[in-house]
Amino acid sequence: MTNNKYVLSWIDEMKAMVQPDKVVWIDGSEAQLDELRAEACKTGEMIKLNEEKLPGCYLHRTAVNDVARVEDRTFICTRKKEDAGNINNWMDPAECYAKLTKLYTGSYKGKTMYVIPYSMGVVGSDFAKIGIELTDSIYVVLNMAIMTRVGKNVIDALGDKPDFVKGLHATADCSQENRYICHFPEDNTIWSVNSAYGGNVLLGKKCFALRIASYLGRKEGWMAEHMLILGVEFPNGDIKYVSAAFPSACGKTNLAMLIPPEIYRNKGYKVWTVGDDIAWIRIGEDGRLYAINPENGFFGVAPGTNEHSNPNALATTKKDCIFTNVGHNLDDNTVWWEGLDNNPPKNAINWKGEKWDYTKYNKADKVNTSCAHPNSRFTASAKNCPCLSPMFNSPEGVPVTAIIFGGRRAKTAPLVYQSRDWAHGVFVGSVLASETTAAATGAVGVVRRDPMAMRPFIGYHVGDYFGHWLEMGEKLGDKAPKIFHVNWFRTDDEGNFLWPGFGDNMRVLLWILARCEGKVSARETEIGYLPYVKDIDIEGLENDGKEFTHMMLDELLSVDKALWREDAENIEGFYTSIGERLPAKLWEELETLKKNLE
Ligand code: GTP
Ligand code: SPV
Ligand code: MN
Repeated sequence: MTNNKYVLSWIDEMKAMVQPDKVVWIDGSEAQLDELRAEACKTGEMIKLNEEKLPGCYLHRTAVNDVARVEDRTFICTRKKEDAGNINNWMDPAECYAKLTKLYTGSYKGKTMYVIPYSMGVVGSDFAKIGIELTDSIYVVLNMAIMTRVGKNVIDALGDKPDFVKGLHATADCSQENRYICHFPEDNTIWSVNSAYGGNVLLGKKCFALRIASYLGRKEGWMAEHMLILGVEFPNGDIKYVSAAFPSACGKTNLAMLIPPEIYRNKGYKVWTVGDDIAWIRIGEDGRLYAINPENGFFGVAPGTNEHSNPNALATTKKDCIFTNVGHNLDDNTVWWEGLDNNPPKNAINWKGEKWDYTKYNKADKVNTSCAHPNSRFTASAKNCPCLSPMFNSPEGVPVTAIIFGGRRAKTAPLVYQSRDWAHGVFVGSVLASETTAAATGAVGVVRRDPMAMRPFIGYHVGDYFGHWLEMGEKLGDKAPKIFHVNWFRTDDEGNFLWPGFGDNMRVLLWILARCEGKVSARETEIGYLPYVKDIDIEGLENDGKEFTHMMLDELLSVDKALWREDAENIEGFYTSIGERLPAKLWEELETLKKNLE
């Protein structure tokens, strides 16, 4: 498919190590993908679902010990340890290559090596970047073919240049002890071994489009962020774009595909999805910030997705979709997950591949009693999304009016607040905190600092990353977007959510955009600008079937100084751990916060 000597010699080298029986180049044709689907069904790797109800859809189950990203086995391998920073695991590149070479050697014996040329971003556009992933898994090929732009035209766009990210994936024996997701930003290389799940193996996604790309972005003056991108269309036809960073499983896909409440729809408001997970952002010719979504599909959380919470996501999964680790309803050969409807199947196989007994479901032990794994996912093509933005394929991307950070905080963080200026906004993002979720292995529900929702994804030193954010703000000057913080997840003492969320988050988005246009005033508090209660529209709003009152809103917009003082102390510890590469400006911001809280 190519004469590119850099590509060919790298593939030869990898072949010699992993020793496949044969090599197949993925050309992007439907005919070839169809053959692979058929083969995967023959071997049991995938199950073909009901063609009437879910045309072109398949179910796949991963190994029971391989259901999420593995942060403790993810490494940034820079020559100097200090360049990886304190929140990344680090390994010396030479040592890592040697260690993984042992695991890779002969691991493709009896198997096929699939060569997947893919583009992150519109093929051939100025802002797109190319990767080649080698894999032994048809599941990976089929997912990559949905999540990225794959095929011969990508290789043609590369021509004879050496500018591609070299990704090697081997399922090997999928052993947990020898699972490694390693990044060599200085070599444009990713090595992943002993996993076959999502973010560990779809190398275009977190490995390339965030870890490697964030490193490239700093060198080249742009940013790769864990952000959704959406457009809010106003009744007069104007569209304003916002990007929002929330940690994994904290609401990006849901916000990106939001359907406004009826009162807004009737007035002519609409939300358009540009992206649901990753944004590549740079300064455009007019000096404003522009964002593209480098992906071509959605790898979304299945549980909780339903006709009310996210009808657009549900519609997107209705054809040509791959479901991973959801339940299998044997009665009609369809899929089911917790929160799809109130009608759990009586005759079903759970995510582990065992007969499922719906009467045994126990909220306190979801992993073992639910039909679908809490981190089960759908892989769906962007083009099937009913609210996909007409700007989705725009090579220049969309101008960003507001940047939003958000986390899962039961207490402390109010529903929404605005930073005083860019540097304060960078501070707010840098100290983002959120409860951990099932998207990564480890304990769920533990609050940790997750700077810019990028804690697991920054490909270099976090202190330098904050410095890069500050520098981007200096370049943008008065054209910088305004920066906000939201929290949809405040709870009462019984753990019930105080804010209805989902479509009603539109009410907060409208306040944010009104602030950007200077159309609404705000009250200055210790932590930034908060809305006046009257300025968030709660007309027709209910929470859990009960009327939502101004008093409830007042509570959600309150700042508990004692809790914030505790938080400031925790921030001090976090900042101290980062060391001397933490920009002085952020220490000043922390001092200001502490003074305000006195
Ligand atoms: P990744 O794909 O892991 O990066 O996740 P994500 O940030 O796209 O999260 P997603 O939108 O899939 O939401 C994850 C979980 O949060 C789902 O269980 C949702 O039901 C829940 N969720 C999303 N938005 C809201 C909200 O506004 N309020 C509440 N209470 N839950 C929400
Ligand atoms: C996330 O965990 O943030 C995801 C899923 O979007 S994965 O692709 O597994 O990283
Ligand atoms: Mn994500």
